[in-house]
Amino acid sequence: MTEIPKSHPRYASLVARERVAEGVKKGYTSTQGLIAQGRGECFDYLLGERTTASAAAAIRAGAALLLLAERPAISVNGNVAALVSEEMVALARALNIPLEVNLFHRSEDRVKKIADLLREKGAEDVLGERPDTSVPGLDHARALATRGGIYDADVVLIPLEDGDRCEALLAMGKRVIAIDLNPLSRTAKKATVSIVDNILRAVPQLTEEVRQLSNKPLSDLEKILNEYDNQETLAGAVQEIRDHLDEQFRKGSD
Ligand code: PTJ
Repeated sequence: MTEIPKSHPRYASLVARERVAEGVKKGYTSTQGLIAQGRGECFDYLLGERTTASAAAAIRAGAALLLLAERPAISVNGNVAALVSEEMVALARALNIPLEVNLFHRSEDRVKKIADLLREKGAEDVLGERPDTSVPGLDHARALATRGGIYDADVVLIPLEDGDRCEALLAMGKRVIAIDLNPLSRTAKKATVSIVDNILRAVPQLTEEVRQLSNKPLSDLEKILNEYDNQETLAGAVQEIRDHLDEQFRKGSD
C-alpha cells in the first residue's frame, strides 16, 4: 500500500482508495469495486465528507430498527470487506448476530477470502460460503442466501449495493437498511432506512448508537422509528449537498 501522510488534505479519501485497491490485489474486492468506490468518493465530496444531520438521524433510526428486529442480518460484499471489515465485526458483535457474505460478482474464491478476512478480524460466525436457498425474483448471484441468515431475517443491513436486491428483500416482507452515499440511488429510494454517508464513518457510528440504545426501553426505540421518514431524510441529504456546493462555490474550492 502507498503510505499516505496524515497531513495530506485528502487523507481519509486516499486511505479508502488504497484499501479498495489492496482488496482487489488480495482478491476479495472485485475490479468493478474500484469504480463503485470512485462513484462513492464523488458523492462524498459533494456532501462535504462529513456525517450530515440527516445521515445522523438515519443512523439512529437504523440502530433502533436493528435492535427492534427479531432476526437482524448484515450483508458483506467485497467493498465493505476492504473498507470496514473490523468495524463490521464490531457491529455484528454488538448485535450478537453473524455476518453474511453476499456478492454480486460472485466467485467461490472471493467468498472464501472475505469470510477468512472477517474471521481473521474476530468474527465468530460467518455465513454465505454454503448458501442453501435464494431470494425470489433475482436472476443473478446476489440472490443466493442462507437459511438462518439473510433469508430468514426480518431486517437486513445492505451496504453499498445496487437496487435489485433491496427491492427483492422488501418484496419478501423484510425491512432494509441501506448505506449508500448516493441519495438518488434506487437502493436509497426504496430502503426503509437509508444512511447517506460514507461507510467508513457510518458503521462505527451505527455500532455506537446500537450500544447506546440497547439500554433503552422498546417504546423509545419504536418512537425513534415512528418519527423517522426516509423520504424526508433523502430530501435532507439532497439539500445538504446543495448547501455545501453553494458554500464551497462562494468560498472558492480546492
Ligand atoms: O463485491 P461485489 O461483487 O458484491 O460487488 C460490490 C459492488 C460495490 C461493486 C456492487 O455492489 C456494485 O456494483 O454496486 P454499485 O451499483 O456500484 O452501487 C454501490 C453504491 O455504493 C453506489 O451508489 C455508490 O455511490 C455507493 N458507495 C460507494 N462507495 C461507498 C458508497 N457508499 C458509502 N460508502 C462508500 N465508501
